[in-house]
Amino acid sequence: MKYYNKKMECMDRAELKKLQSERLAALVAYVYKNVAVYRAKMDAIGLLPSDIRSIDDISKLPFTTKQDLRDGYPFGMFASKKRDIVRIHASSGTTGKLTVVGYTKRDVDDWAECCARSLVCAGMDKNSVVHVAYGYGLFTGGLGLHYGAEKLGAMTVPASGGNTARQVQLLRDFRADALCCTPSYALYIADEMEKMGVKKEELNLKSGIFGAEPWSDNMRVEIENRLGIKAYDIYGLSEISGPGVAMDCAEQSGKHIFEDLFFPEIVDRDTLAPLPYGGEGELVFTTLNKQGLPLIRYRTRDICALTDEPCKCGRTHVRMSKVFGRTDDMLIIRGVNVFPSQIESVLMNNDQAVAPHYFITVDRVNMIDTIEIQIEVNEKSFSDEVKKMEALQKKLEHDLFTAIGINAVVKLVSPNTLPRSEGKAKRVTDLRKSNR
Ligand code: DLL
Repeated sequence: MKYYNKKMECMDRAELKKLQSERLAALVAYVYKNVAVYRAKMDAIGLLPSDIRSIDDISKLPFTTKQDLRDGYPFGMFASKKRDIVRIHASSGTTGKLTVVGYTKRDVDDWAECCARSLVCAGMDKNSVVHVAYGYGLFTGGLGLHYGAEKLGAMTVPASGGNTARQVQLLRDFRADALCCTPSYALYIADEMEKMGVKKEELNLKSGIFGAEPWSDNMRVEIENRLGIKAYDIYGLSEISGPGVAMDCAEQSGKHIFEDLFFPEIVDRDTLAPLPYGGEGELVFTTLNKQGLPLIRYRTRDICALTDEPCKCGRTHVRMSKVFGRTDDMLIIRGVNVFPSQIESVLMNNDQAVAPHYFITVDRVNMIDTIEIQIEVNEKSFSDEVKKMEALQKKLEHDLFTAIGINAVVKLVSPNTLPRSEGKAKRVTDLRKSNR
């Protein structure tokens, strides 16, 4: 099975546009009637639902932000009656209040379909064994892929995160074909296999469905080599549904956004003006078929680019690039914009010497921003010889300067000393916020 839903995934683009236009018009009428926040936002600019006739009218509509969801905590922006909501998820984010999302039965079904489509993109079918090591609970990763795998008819292993030695045992004994988890956890599992003396050849793994956090192409190569699999990038966010908003196909050259359900735009990060395909900016989504928590022009804060170049896989949906960073995890150090992903790329280019485990500490000393990066040296290049370690440190500092344009202090640490994560990795602490 090459596609889960060929009709939707390979729809002629003119036909797709017609479907998107119909869905958008219905959505706007629906939220105007059922969500006070949207009614107020539209009334404020004198926009009526009847003004939205085609997907080309989308830029007339107001944006939605995470703050809107927080202000309505917990259920203020839901469009369905509470009795029609069958599932709640929530994400914590960096600041206090949870962002709560709700799904009707149809929403859960559409979301499961997105995850089933994603698993098929990664070569899975009903005969596959799918090991889900994303966390189960309020986080959307575990249950999202779980429902998708079941919908596909695969044998689904709800391992959830944690107890890594047991994960390795289950992967081996149940002959899992696919591993679903964060890319950082995939590396953790690879480390654990090494420790346990389990070779990749003893597993039956073919694909990894990795997402929920940014990761570089170099990290993909490392995971592919260490686990002997093809590593696919899956993207999503709770507000829009969860995992499976977009997914790599076998070409691995950008993630197809399931455009019959989610309409993507890229907007200029400062002016918020829509950008043509190819432009780099903030990704914005409109949910085209959601009932519980439909969102109009939701600002994801993720920075990426879109392309509508045809893809060899036959899917017609546009593709999104890697997420280059977020508008809000972007660090501004001495006036220079720095994304943790840029630092990761430098480490990956030095992967013969250092493991992709690092921790960034930003501070302000005597009014000047400082950045220190703790980097784990790998077993092979770890040495007691001070000179050797100093040379490596200098090289990394030089490479970092070339990549990010500022001087960072590198502190090399021994193998296996930085904390590992079973879910999304936390790699940055900004002490300037608490010292201000
Ligand atoms: O992380 C949903 C998910 C679960 C996606 C499992 C993929 C796999 P949230 O917790 O709401 O939802 O976090 C969403 O995570 O806005 C991105 O910044 C980041 N993110 C998610 N997938 C990727 C990815 C889930 N493939 C936020 N690459 C998003 C880079 C990603 N960043």
